[in-house]
Amino acid sequence: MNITPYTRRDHFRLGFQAGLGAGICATILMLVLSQTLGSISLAEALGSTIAQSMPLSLFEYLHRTIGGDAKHYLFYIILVGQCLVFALFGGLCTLLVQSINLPKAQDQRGRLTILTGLLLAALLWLLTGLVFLPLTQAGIFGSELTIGANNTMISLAVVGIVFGLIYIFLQNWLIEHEAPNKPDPQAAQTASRRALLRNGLIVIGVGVVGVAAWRFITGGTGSFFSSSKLVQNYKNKISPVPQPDYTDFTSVPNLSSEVTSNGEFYTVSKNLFSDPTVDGNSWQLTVDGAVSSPYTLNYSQLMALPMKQQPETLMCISNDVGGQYMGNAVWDGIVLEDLLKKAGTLKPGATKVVLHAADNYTDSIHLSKALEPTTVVAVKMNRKTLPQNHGYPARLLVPGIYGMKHVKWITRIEVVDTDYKGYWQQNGWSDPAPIRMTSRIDTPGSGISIKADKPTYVAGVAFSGNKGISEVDVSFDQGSTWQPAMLKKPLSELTWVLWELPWQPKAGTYTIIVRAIDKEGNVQDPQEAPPQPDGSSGYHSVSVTVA
Ligand SMILES: Nc1nc2c(c(=O)[nH]1)N[C@H]1C(S)=C(S)[C@@H](COP(=O)(O)O)O[C@H]1N2
Ligand SMILES: [Mo]
Repeated sequence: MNITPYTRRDHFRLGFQAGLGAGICATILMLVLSQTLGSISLAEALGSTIAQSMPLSLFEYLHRTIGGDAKHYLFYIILVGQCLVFALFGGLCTLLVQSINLPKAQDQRGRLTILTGLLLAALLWLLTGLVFLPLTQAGIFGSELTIGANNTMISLAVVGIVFGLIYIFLQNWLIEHEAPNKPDPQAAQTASRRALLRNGLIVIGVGVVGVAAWRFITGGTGSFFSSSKLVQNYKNKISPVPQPDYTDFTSVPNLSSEVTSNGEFYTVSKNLFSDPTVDGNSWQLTVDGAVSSPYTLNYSQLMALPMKQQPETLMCISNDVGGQYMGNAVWDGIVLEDLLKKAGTLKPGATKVVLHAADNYTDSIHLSKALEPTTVVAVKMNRKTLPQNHGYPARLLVPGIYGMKHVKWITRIEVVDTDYKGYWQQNGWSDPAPIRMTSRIDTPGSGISIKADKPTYVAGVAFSGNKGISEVDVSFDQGSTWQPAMLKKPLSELTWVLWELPWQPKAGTYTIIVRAIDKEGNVQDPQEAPPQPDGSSGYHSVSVTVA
């Protein structure tokens, strides 16, 4: 017999409510601790694993429908899930304690004791450390994470105890303040609540399917018709290779500035909520693996090494043609080959170099790529100390391949003799990841109206990774004819090229298309492809009305 007039369902509901309230507090505490002390955030660990193991087709779908915000939504969904898991444990705990009437777990009036809260906290702590974290590949109690097992054990314990105590407090408060068992009205209320929930889920389901179908239909046909003519007239290589003819370049409003300021530079990372804040004073960089004399440097030792300055444009592999995940900066850093040489001789079989980072991100590059003179460990961006969100204290620059391989917040450079696969590569993204040539129209913007017979410019940027740009062409007739644009002499072969074409249109509607040619004569690929898994291709176009 129960010692209170509550039914089993009431017990579960009470515990669930108390668990939910306590779970929300505990979740907020976990976020605050991870922000201030860099301790574990379970949502971050789980989200990172989900993003990594998501099928590329689903990734593509989310990218298309939701865009770059997808990772934030994922994070919030996981947070809600985390609160619900807390609530579930609260409900089960109350149910269990009341059903089997544990002696020290509750008092005469059915109020739970602190001991119960602490036991629940201990159970959650063990489940998280021994089951949940290993399942997210973070190791037992986060031993595989850079923050390590000790930090994880302590922060999880703090959050768990806070959860346990608030849960007890809320549960007892609810018992004192709520009249038990109001039979009929409440049953009716539960039933109508259930119906509401079911209808809500149906609406959401229909909505998702509708959006998916609509995207599929419009996305599919749109790209098919617009690219077919371009593909027909396409020559993949032009010889002789055009000679770039750099002209006096007018500054055109709305054209990207040649060097992107640090504040305007795009940022991308796998981290759902926050990027690591690395303390330069305690930071160390280790160079080890298949080398004869591994070593470790601190920040001032690294900064004392000879540096080179290198302008380079970065582009994310997730960038759509015409997209904004591209930026150009002047970097300072230490040539990676110099850092590797200091580690003595390479052991036979060494094939790749793995970069490990403070956010547990990793990626690898082939040894031949690692030894190129333009592969650099950067410490400055546009002559300022590398900003935190761009990888402070140090990040890799490896021109010619996508931003993904430009590992930020690096802590370890490891030479390996295996075909190591990095964070995104384990999920099917390109491993060599060479940049696919791209060009973008910055102005006029799509859908804009322009005054007829007034001189204006079509202008934008073109980028080929490390192959340089020899020509940029603009077409106003769906690719039947092309007019070469004027080019601004770029800062280096590793950066984008600014281009512009004077234009004085008559009234009408126009579709403007751009394509680029690199210094080997390769013509930009007109065949449309999404970013997954090798980077996007196709031509950027804008439609404008002239009146
Ligand atoms: N440690 C770490 N480095 C990382 C990432 C990351 O998630 N973690 N993201 C990569 C990706 S996908 C890109 S496009 C570039 C972006 O660099 P930026 O933010 O400086 O523009 O960083 C790369 N380096
Ligand atoms: Mo990226």
